[in-house]
Amino acid sequence: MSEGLVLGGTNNLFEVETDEGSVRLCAIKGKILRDVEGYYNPLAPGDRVSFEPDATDPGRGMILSLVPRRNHFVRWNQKGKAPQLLAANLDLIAIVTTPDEPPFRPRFVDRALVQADLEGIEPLVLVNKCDLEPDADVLERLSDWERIGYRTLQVSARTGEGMDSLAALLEGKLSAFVGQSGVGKSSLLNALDTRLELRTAGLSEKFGRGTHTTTKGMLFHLPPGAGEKPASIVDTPGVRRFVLHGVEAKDLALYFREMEPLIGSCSWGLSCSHLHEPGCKILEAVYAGVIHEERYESWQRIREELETGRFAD
Ligand SMILES: Nc1nc2c(ncn2[C@@H]2O[C@H](COP(=O)(O)OP(=O)(O)O)[C@@H](O)[C@H]2O)c(=O)[nH]1
Ligand SMILES: [Mg+2]
Ligand SMILES: [Zn+2]
Repeated sequence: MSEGLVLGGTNNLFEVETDEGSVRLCAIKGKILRDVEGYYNPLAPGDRVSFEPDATDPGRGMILSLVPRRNHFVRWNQKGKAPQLLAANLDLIAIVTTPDEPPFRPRFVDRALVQADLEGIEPLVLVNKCDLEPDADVLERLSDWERIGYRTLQVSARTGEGMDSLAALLEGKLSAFVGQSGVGKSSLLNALDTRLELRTAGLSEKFGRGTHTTTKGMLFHLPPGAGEKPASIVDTPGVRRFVLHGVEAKDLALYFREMEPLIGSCSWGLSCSHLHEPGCKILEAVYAGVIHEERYESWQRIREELETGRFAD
């Protein structure tokens, strides 16, 4: 029996990297992965598993069990009506967004920030396509995220701007890129490692393969630069909408970093809904500009979604 790292896979067939660096295609043996029941997918890139190498085929094996996860990054899959694992055992989640093409979606970022904090994984707001020149609204939201304690970085996979800083942030870590399709996740990976040659939307259009691209997550190891430690990155499938999993409406403010310290100090104490009560410290902070109005709106929208189970956008 050996231990290995899940790089990717679908339909119960997973690519498992052995500690010697070879890759085996492995099916899950029996119903051994009981602790992952109820999920849309049993394993995700970044998972460690124990497996039995096939005695005759060096390219095959059987997954026997899952090594307990340090953390996992999930989103609610509406179609499958189950939580979907995007990646496991992460050090960093890069939430990829753009100033334009597709349009800036701060609410997507706010949702993913909550999910990252829920799992205790360090998030990074990564703005790609900064060659498209972020306008004042985008810059204002970026500086607000910085102010309340989230790290942000502007890069361009196209021009290379900021890519050295990104490489430095990723060094020695297992990270995941999450974001809507088209924000440039695959392009960023290609820019970080020119040998990858991942398919990007532009390329697939050129070859007439339709507009889309990454449908399943995959873990890549990037080569170390001079004297650097290697970085590993999970390219996750593009998600149109990020629906939270694992938090209740009443607890949501705990995961808005600028709201959390105020919880309990409202006149109505912990029973305050922060929606209309007099003496609500959160509402006072919104009026005083200490909580950005758009962050408060995000909180209200997400809270309502969690309460009603309806996810309009
Ligand atoms: N202007 C600009 N376009 C980019 C940049 N990075 C990626 N793109 C384009 O954005 C489109 C989507 O990129 P892709 O990597 O497939 O996005 P993904 O769906 O997130 O993997 C492609 O046409 C890329 O050429 C960038 O930094 N600047
Ligand atoms: Mg892609
Ligand atoms: Zn309140």
